[in-house]
Amino acid sequence: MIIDRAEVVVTSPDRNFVTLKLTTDDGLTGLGDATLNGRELAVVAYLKDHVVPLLLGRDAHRIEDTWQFLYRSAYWRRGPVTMAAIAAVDMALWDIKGKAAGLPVYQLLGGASRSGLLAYGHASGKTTEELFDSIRSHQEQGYRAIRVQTGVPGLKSIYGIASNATYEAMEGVRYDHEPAQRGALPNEEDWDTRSYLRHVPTVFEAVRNEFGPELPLLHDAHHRLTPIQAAQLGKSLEPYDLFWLEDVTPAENQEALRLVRQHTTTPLAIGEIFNTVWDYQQIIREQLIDYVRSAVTHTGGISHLRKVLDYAAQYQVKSGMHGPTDISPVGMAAAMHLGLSIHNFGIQEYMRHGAKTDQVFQQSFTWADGYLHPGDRPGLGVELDTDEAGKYPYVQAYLPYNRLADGTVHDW
Ligand code: EZ4
Ligand code: CO
Repeated sequence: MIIDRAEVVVTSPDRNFVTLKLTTDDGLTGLGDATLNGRELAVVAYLKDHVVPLLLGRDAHRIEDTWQFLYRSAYWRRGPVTMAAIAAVDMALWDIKGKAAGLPVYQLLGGASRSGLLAYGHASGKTTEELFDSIRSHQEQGYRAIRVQTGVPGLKSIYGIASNATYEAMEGVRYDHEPAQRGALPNEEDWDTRSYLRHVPTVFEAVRNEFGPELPLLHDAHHRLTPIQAAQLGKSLEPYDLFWLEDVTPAENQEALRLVRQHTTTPLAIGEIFNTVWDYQQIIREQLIDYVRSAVTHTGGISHLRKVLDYAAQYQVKSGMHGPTDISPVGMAAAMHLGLSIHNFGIQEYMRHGAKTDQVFQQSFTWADGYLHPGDRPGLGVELDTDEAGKYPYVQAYLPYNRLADGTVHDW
């Protein structure tokens, strides 16, 4: 089982996706997701120029050895571009191994630890009324856990608010928030931490009054707060019993979470922009977080994220894998196989992809009663329709950025 072809496919059905496709000499194919939102072409170049030539002729069965070879032989370790490229190779090799064995990948990882994966969706609205409609629409789609984001009085545009409230309203086009905007330059958004801190608890109070105490609710602060502001937010949200509060601080500084943790019992989730176990070392060991937010796509693939989650398990920290629309169906499938197999699964983020994306990527996963399952096709269970993919060339798109009222650039 020798790798004899490696192609990098860029397609933009509803948004940009980068996919690595490996083919072995006995004709098996494997797919890996290498999509890095807003910086897609850097990973394309990394793969095409520096990884593909190293893969040809290698034994496709040697997943761990290939991972270690790519990680250590580069000398320049870690970082989102490197780790997304390695992740794509890792996923594609697990896909191939599953097909060779005639088993879905979760079976190779130890088998199912549960019957399905509890998933949460993204409800949002500029106003409370719009937000309630969006929550109801998610409940009708089966969601049993819901992330809540709203507009803040005085701010024009803010992270997490979908421009169109329901899937049906857009006739199958993505209804959720997709932050990357097509265009030559990033959009500028505005931010005011004091308004936000005042407003968010009132929103959760209204949501609890309307929807009751049972519904698991989540919220994403998207890296915008200082430790003491984050502590204040966590405390003020305690009465509303959040499932988690996400990315309260820009956590490159892992120590920041000590202060947050000392002040609030609101569960904390972090790590969608982390790449390796080293980014989590201190916050897991000191039990400063409750959920690991990494995506398989951005954290070195199934092999590496499993190591992160096995480490997390020693400290009762659970998975909460990243699953926005910028994780391709291949990356989502990898997350589902990993999540089904580990013991310390927490919850899976799940936003529906658009209809065009679902045509480009033929998928085997199921979604029923609020639970995902990767399906039982051998491998990851996703196939790429290259003719469909070819219809949608890459389109430049950037994530937005933030400025404060006085013009200072702020964390987005
Ligand atoms: O902003 O994936 O929890 N989810 C998120 C996402 C991120 C995007 C960035 O590409 O924070 O919406
Ligand atoms: Co997030």
